[in-house]
Amino acid sequence: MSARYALVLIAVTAGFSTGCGSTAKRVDERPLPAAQRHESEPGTARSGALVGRYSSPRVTGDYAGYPAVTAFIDEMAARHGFPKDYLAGVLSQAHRKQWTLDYLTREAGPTVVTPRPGAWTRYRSKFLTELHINGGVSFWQRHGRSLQRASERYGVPPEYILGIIGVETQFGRNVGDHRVLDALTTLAFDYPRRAEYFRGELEKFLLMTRNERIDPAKPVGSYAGAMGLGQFMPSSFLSWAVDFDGDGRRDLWQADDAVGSVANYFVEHGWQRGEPVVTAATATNANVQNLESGYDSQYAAATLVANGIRPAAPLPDDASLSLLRLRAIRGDEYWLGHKNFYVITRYNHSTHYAMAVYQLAQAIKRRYLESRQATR
Ligand SMILES: [Ca+2]
Repeated sequence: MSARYALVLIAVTAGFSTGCGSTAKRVDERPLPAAQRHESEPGTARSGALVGRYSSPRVTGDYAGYPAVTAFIDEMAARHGFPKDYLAGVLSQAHRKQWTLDYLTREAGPTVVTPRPGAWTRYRSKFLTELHINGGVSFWQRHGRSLQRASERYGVPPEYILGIIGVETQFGRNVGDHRVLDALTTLAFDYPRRAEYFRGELEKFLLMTRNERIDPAKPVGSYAGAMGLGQFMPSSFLSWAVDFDGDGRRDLWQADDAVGSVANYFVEHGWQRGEPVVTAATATNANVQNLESGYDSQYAAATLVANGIRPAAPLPDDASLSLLRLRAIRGDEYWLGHKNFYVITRYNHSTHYAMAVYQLAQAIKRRYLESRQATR
């Protein structure tokens, strides 16, 4: 999730450089990154694995005197068996990120429902760059073995895993430099409109650090707490991250684990092995403009054809498709989204996001195959 919630949040900011990836959305639209969407059961904790010499009878620092922080500590102790003095020590390290609160306040506002002409062209240009494409080819060359293994195990072709990691963090260049502890504590206790969500993420972050034996003051990520190459929020980590290199730890900052985790995320959200993502289309009459569009629209292929859509490839009449209308500089583009396109939007609920992932994937694959031919 371009860091999305972190990045997620964001879309507006295509120029935002903290590692949030994808984002094309405003914070309040909230498609969070991969991370977020599912409230999952907290992971099982290993007791006795707390890292860091944190201990305090009460919270000091920026979060001293917050009744909600005290309540959070009590709940974490009761639900998960954390020592209260450990949590008080950890949260005494947390800094309130005023920059984040100011940023979210500025970004909050009416949601733009209809993209302006050219909106897709502008969005696309942020991700279909030489840096992204060449970065993907290089990543494929360096990590081809794990990409191949993930593709075989999960049925997700390498290029789509690369599309996500490219859009989210440009293959690790933009994983974010905000301490996750600061980010999540700030949003959990100083951002009332999403407090419940972020308290849940802070809970899961602390479970993650205990499970994986990480010092909770160390990880950095997006300003919203999305972590690693694929910008997983802590809840996504607990539900879908996998140890893909077999070293006994799930490490979102490590390439092999990130590759396996993105593929696992897709397959757990319904990815269909061997099936297409989108089919190009053209509009043959003006009525098409009246059809509802977007990744969550749903039509039978025959209905679209009857209304003036011409697919670039034959489709079964009963195929279930979304109609995607992209506002390009030179006019509207039409595409038909298959189930796998919808699955990509489970990473970030945005048509633009998923199409950028798709097109970046295709561009990387093309150049990767060319590079292999050139070396033969
Ligand atoms: Ca691992």
